[in-house]
Amino acid sequence: MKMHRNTWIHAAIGVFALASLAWAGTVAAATTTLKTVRDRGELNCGVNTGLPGFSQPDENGHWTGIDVDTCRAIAAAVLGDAGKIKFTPLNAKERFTALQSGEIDVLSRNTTWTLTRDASLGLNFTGTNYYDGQGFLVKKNLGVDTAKQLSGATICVQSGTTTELNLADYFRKNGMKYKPLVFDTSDQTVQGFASNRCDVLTSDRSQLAALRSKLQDPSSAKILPEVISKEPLGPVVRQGDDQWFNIVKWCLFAQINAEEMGINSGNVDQIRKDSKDPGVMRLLGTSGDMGKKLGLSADWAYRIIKQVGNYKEMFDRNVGPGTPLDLDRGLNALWTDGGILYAPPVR
Ligand SMILES: N[C@@H](CCC(=O)N[C@@H](CS)C(=O)NCC(=O)O)C(=O)O
Repeated sequence: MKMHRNTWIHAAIGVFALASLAWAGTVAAATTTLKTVRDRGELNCGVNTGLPGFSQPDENGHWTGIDVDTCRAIAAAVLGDAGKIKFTPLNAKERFTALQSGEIDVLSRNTTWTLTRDASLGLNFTGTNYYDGQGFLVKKNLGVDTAKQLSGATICVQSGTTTELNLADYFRKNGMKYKPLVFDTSDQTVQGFASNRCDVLTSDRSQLAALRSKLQDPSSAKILPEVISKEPLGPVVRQGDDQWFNIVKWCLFAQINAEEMGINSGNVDQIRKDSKDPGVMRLLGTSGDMGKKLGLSADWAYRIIKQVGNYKEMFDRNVGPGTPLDLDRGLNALWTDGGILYAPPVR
């Protein structure tokens, strides 16, 4: 009997999800997301509930992080004001429904681009604002130096994530056994690890140092050297509105191209006034009609750079050396500096 009821509930949820997808598609076709956002005067951005360096509110409700700045760049380009945003905190499981249903215009929540998510959820991944990879945090008294020694371990992991899936793949591939202990939030996951319910915590590697610093005795745990997956994290939009897809895509590309051209929030006014470099002039809107092609004003990229900064400024401010995450650029360096950050040309 109970089985039947659950089956019905699942079916009803499925129908509802499909109906809201169709509805979102209709809305997009009728009005466009750009128009909706402009009429509203505010961008609805889905972010993490609280993840150091990526998206976190302070005690006054002011949000910071690389994912938050990615939203700010869109608001600057579309509304002329990086502050006109409503942030919706979402956990891993609820994030895609919030986007599908139209509750948010863009999801910017350390979300990994995978085939299944891209091709079967009615969503589009627009690019990568942080190249991450999965790793392990272990108690030092476990006496382990490599992930290959983790057979039989109990591992704390968050539900609804690629982390959970990669963990299963890794142990299967290496013929090892493990016991997953699954939680809904990263706070609960750290709690599980801190209270010795598991020997190992696994998550995107960018987070491990920050999670370790939350322990009562951070020196009791260490990060293993292995990177067991590719986690390209970036903003996501609904399928069915190509103009909005392009806008979100090119906001990030503008920040990356600005870094490559040596344009930042401090020198952008001077460069805009003086530069005769055709590429710089196209990006800053002093020549050509790049903004118009996106449905935006000519100074769309200037506003992003002036108000939010180029990619390097966004990286350094939120996750770079001297911040609690203290990450170096690594893969996230420009292609011209040995990394893989590469934005298509503005022309
Ligand atoms: N990038 C992965 C993992 C994303 C994820 O939710 N990671 C956890 C662990 S770092 C997190 O952000 N937790 C914060 C929270 O929900 O409180 C994915 O897209 O599935």
